[in-house]
Formats: sequence, C-alpha cells, structure tokens
Amino acid sequence: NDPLFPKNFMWGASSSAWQVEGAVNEDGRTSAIIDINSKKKKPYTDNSITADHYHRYKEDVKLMAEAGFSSYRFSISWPRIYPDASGVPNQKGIEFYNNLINELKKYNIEPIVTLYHYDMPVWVDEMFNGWYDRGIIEKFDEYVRTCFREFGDRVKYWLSINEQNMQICYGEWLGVCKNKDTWFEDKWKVNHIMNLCHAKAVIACHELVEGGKIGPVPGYVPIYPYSANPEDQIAAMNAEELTEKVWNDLYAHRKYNGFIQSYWKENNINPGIQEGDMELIEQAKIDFFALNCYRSNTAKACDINEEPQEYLLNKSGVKGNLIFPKVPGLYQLTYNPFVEYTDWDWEIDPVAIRYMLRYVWDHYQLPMMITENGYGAYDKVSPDGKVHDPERIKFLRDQIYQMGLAIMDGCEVISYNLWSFTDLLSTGNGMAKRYGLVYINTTDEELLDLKRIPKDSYYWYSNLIKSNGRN
Ligand code: BGP
Repeated sequence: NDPLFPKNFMWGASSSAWQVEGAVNEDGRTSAIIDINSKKKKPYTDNSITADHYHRYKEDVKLMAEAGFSSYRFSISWPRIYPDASGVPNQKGIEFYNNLINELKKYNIEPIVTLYHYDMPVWVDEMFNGWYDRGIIEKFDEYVRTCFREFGDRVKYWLSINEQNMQICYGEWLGVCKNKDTWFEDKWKVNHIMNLCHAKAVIACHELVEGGKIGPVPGYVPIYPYSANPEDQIAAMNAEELTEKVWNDLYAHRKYNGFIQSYWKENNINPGIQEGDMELIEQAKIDFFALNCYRSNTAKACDINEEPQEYLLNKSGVKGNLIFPKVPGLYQLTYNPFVEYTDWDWEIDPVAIRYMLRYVWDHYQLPMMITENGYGAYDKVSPDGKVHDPERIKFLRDQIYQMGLAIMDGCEVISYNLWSFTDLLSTGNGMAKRYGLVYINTTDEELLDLKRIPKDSYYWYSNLIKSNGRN
C-alpha cells in the first residue's frame, strides 16, 4: 500500500535567486560574489540570464498552479534589496518580490522564503571580507529585518541560511573561504559569525512577523558505516559530526556540542566566541528544520598516519571522477557498493531521505520540511518535441515513497519541495546538469528562446499531487 500523507501536506518545488532569476543588472541590483564566480563558466550559463525567471515569473507561477502546487520555495537576492552600503533599500527590488509573492498567493501557493542562498552582495564581501568580519552581522540583520517588514504580512515560512554546513565544509568551492592556508581554523570563526547571523534572523522573524515561523536549511547527507567493523561505525559518527551534527545541534539546542568543543581543544582552534554571543544564540529558538537531501555518503576508518585529502567533487559529469576526502584519525569517505550513482557520482539512495527524517525527528522533535531533493541529468528535447525523463520520475517516486514511510514511522513532515521547478543554473555545472520539472530551452553553448517545456516528470508530479502522494 502507498503511504498516506497528512491532509494539509504542502507539495511544491524549489529554486534560488541567483540560479533562476537572471536580470542581474536590472532595476538597481548590483553584483553578487556568485555572479563573478558563475561568469567563469561557459557563455550563457552565467547567471545574467539563466532561466530568466525575473521576467517570466508569471508564466512560471501559472505552470506551478496548473500542476496543483501548494508551496514554492525560493530565495530573496540580498543585492536586489540592498544594492549598496547606504542603508536605503531598493524599492524596485522589493517590488519584484512583492509581485512574485502576490502571484503565488493568487493561486494559493504558500511562499517558503530563503533569506540567504549564496548571493552575498559584492559591497558586503568587500566591506567584511565575506563572513570573516563580525561587522556583517549588523548588515545581515538590517537586510533580514527589511524582508520581514516588507513581506512578513504574506510570508509565514522563512529559512535563514542555505546549507551553512556545506558552505563551511566546501568553503573554497562555495566561495566562503578566502585563504586556503588558514581555513582549518578560520572556518570555525566564519561559522560562528554565520551562526550569529542565523540567530539574528530567527529573533527578528519572531519579533516582526506575526505567526511567522523560521528554520535553518542544512544540506543533509546521511552517513552510513562502510561495514560492520566497529571502527567504521565510529568513523561514520565522526563524519556525521563534522559535516552536519555540529550545525544541527547548534540550531536545535542552541549551544555547541561536546564533540566540537573537544575537537577545538585538541586542535588548538579558537572559534572566536565573544561575550554575549551564546546568550544571543540561546534566544534563537527555531520552529522547524528545512532539509535539503539528495544523497547519502559512506564512511570508513582512516588511519592517523594517512595523508589528508580534501573532497574533490566530480565536476566532469562522467562517472568515476570523484576524489573522496580523508581526515586522518577520524574518517574517510568511499563508494557504497549497494547504491547506484548519477553521472556526477551522487548516490541514488531513496532510503537516505527516510533515514534523515527519522534521525532529525529522533534527535530534535521539530517539524520538518523538505526544501531540496532531486535528480540532476543531461535532459534533451526529443524529436517529438517533448522531454522524456523516466530516470527523474523513478528517482522522485522512490524518494517520495520513502518520505511517506518516514511519516508512517511517526515523523512530522509538513511539506515537500523538490529541486527544481524549472531547469536552472547548477551550482557546479551550468545548464548541463538539469534538475527541473520544466525544461528551459537554452544550452551552455548557445542562448536559445528560453521556452518552457514541461517534462514528463511535470505531468507525473502533477498527478501525484492530485492524489496527495499516491502514485
Ligand atoms: C544544493 C544547493 C542548490 C543546488 C543543489 C544541486 O546544495 O542548495 O543551490 O545547486 O545543491 O547542486 P548542483 O547544482 O551542484 O548539482
């Protein structure tokens, strides 16, 4: 029997501003650091155009409504709201999000809004050396307060910082690390400043948004032990601590856990905690966990005498081009013989989502929503003019089924938002790696007409929504 989903369960999809909007120089928006990084890629896949959602949001929202969506998770672009250091918000930027939110509301689609998804304004980056200088806390607070004041009358669900854990773990790749040589220690200082920004957002949301709810968005990758060797079990626990549990414990329990405190001590790391910081964090009581989950990882023991190795993600899109990290004395990651892999070496593992929901529910007893989950592939338009994506349908069906089992296991899950609604710019792979339910007619090499073509998965998902999760 298919699992049953709660009556008011919200079904939708997800995006982020810099990956979908385009229009980077319009209506007063100034550059974000991610614009510069994405421009290093091939023509047209830089984010100045991408899916052109900024100009076509009405068409996109209509397609969501036709598929029966009850939620849409997107992010607000900081440099649209504050293009410079003047402290004066940009009315045109505010207007765009007002229009988008109103359009969603027209069709009874609940907006779920991320405050920060990698698009730090260049002026902020220059002023505070990214997240290194505590001065950013005040500016972030100013920005989120403006968002709550302007949109809080219609937006109930807010998300603070997208995948803070991933930004720290893959600091260089996601542009957070400014100096590789000192990152081993710096990352914890930067992370602490991000924690304070997260805390500010939580506090301000509760202060300014009537009935507002806010949560963090960890990128969650369950970690399995490679074997029944007890050392592999401990290695999996170590990996889980250093890639996610440290963050989730902080969000939910509002203090640094024992593992990280002794890790800092052993490694002589000063995380830069100042007087009053922990009191601020203590006040930041989250309402739910928003979880991004695509895959699982597998860990085994790593001898203390091994050479350290950093995680080199597969950017080639050809299987088998991944270099696993090694953290001597703690863990190393490895391939899992029990799962299949995508072309970018991401594990295809539907059980991961059930594991994650069970784990987070057991540890924190907070409601959860899925804010990202999806299948990146080389989609193509067939000669019949359609886009057939059976692998994506299979991936999503299996994931949703496992999410249903987690609900049957007792987990409280309120919404599922797959990544992504339309094709959009991949973080690491331009338009080559597509996730959308709706195809965008453009390629890495050539700017085409950007026509929206619903893929087979769009129609399949629409049917699934109509039957509230049965398929
Ligand atoms: C998540 C990010 C998204 C998105 C997704 C897919 O970690 O929050 O922004 O990009 O990963 O990743 P990629 O595009 O690299 O395949």
